[in-house]
Amino acid sequence: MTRLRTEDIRDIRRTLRTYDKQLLKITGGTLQDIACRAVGINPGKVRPSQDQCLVAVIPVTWGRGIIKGFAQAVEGIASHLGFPSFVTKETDVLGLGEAFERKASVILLSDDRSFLAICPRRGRVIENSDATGRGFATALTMMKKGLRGEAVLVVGTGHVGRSAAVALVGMGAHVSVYDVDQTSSRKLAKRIKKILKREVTIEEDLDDSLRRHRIYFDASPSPGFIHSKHITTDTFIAAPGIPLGISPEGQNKIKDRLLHDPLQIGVATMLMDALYGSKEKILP
Ligand code: 2YH
Repeated sequence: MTRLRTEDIRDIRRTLRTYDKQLLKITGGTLQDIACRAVGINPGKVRPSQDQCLVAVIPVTWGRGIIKGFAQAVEGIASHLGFPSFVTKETDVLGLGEAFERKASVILLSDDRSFLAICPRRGRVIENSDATGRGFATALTMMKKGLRGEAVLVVGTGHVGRSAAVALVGMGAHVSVYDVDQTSSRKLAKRIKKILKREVTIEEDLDDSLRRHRIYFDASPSPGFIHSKHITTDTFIAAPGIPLGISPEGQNKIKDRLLHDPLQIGVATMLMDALYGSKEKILP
């Protein structure tokens, strides 16, 4: 999992309303709509400000320490969705005590390995990479107005890519996967075959597979591998990966057919899943 930097998240709070308008324009749904759909709930049934769901975000100093603005950006997303929320004054274990004392319904906290949303009352623990894969796959299908029968290339079979591949297969897409580590691609294809009884194609040549596809899911930590030559007027890209895998010329060309953010869709999906979701995880 890539560690975010302050510059990746600095503008999140300030730009959430604009980002939400942009999402509505390109997907037909708001951040809340995307997150609700990703976890299989009706957005009309969710009233964050009235549901008494208090959200606590705990800064964690363990490992490489606090990322300035991270907890505040996460809290900003919760608050934008309408949840009453706060960042604990204390960090780590004392922060956890503070969150419980203030009767938080859901607690978000991240160290260098994991980023979790925990809802003790419902016994739900939602992992950020898993939610990010599902959230972006949902936004992609909304942007493309359905993915049934469409060929989708997933680049990167880490946690986000695996979660996205499972979600995309569930949406009826023909999924191909590419990863520098082919063992990881093979393992994923085997799991999907076993659990969902669906075939996933394993790609061995990245450039060739990019040329043959029009819909990409970039779940790779590599920068700029999608070039201008890979992008046509019917290319659609979901890219939760940080840094963005599209070259600057490619970014100019893709325009409004790109979904990319460092935290917003993932955090919104985590919150909705922790508080209202009920589906079991398919992949570990
Ligand atoms: O950077 C991360 C995760 N990799 C985020 C994943 C988002 N897709 N975690 C930040 C660690 C934050 C730090 N411990 C703090 O400020 O609490």
